[in-house]
Amino acid sequence: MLLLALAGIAGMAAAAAAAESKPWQLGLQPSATPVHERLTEVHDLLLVIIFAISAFVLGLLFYVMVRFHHTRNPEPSRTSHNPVIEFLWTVIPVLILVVIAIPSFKLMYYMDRVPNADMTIKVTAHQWYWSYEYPDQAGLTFDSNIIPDKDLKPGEKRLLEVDNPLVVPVDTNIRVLVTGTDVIHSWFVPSFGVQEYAVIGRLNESWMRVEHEGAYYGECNQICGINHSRMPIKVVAVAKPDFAKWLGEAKKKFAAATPPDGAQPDGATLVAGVDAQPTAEKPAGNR
Ligand SMILES: [Cu+2]
Repeated sequence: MLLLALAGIAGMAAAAAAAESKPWQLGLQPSATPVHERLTEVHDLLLVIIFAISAFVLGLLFYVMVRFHHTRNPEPSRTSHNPVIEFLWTVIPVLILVVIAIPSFKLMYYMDRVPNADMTIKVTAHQWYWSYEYPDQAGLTFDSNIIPDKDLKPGEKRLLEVDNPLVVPVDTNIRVLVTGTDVIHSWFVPSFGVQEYAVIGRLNESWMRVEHEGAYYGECNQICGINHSRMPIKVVAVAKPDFAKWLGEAKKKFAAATPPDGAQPDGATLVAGVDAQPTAEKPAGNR
């Protein structure tokens, strides 16, 4: 048990630069955003409360089994009311719920949206890939597809690596808008504490502020179809100057893919009822 705990701690230290789930992981992934730090605090508080309640009930059960065993207590009492204990078992659970509700409501409103966003990213879910748009950057848009197993380079993570990761600057309040084009997906990056449903015709909002440079991984966590497991999320957080440099390169690289009038390729998808994305750009087995 101690060994497992030590391995867990070592794993957390090693995962500082790249957050993804680990074999034999205990607990949550290391926090990459202030939202996830607070999530972890509430989770730890709940864990203590749950453990205390379970231990108390288990202790009571053992006490009753021993103390009121028929050999020790042959003549059962006929008590049917005890005002003191009835008052306690009503009020104490209410107090426990209040102790849980206050931090969880605070966290819920904190997670909901950021009042002063420095930039916006729009995430659009498709069967089975993500597209990312930077509306503040002349509508820079690109698709993010999984790298199939056969194309993985050594050290790359199976089912997590993508061709074009979402690149974001560190220490920036980023508003994340999430929508979808076909079925319901969910944009989930555990170490950010962000999990937002991608619903057709709706724009859901969340936010993130990545504190350290590194690669962060997530997955679609809404069962969305046959390739549900093949639409991973990779977010690369870089220093602000590096982000500006990347923006310049990305605008050139993805310029050809963006329609000149700024129209969404997805509009065509919906009208035609077929996928308008060029097939050649997709890795095999991704459709
Ligand atoms: Cu999905």
